[in-house]
Amino acid sequence: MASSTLLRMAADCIFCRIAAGTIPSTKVFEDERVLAFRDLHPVAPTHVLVIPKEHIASTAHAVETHEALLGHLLLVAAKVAEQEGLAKGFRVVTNTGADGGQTVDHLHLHVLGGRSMTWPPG
Ligand code: IU
Repeated sequence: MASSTLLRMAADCIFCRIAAGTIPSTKVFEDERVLAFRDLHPVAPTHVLVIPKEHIASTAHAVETHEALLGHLLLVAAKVAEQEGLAKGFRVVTNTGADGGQTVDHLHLHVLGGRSMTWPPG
């Protein structure tokens, strides 16, 4: 792994370890900037997490230089939904902070589909 990649990993971040491949995951998509893998505790028939390989703690921690990466994450979410056959629709969610329900402090998009979603979320 390149030292620049190592520098951008946060110590003790489980999603950094998944991105680096030191913790296994069920990958559904990967490129040089992002990884998409199946959530360990799915809440819908399709539940995939899309993460940047670079450590960004949450949406609230993203800065101007992340703009292209954030757009790429959303495009990958749509690509994953297509790959998963979610032609009837899907939901993309990013929980942010305690009130947002975030439990893992590494920015991630949930791609949820395969059932009809309700609104508002809990
Ligand atoms: P949240 O938005 O931060 O609450 O989402 C974290 C998700 O990460 C949640 O759906 C967990 O099931 C999922 N997850 C995982 O798939 N693998 C892990 O090792 C851990 C959490 I820790």
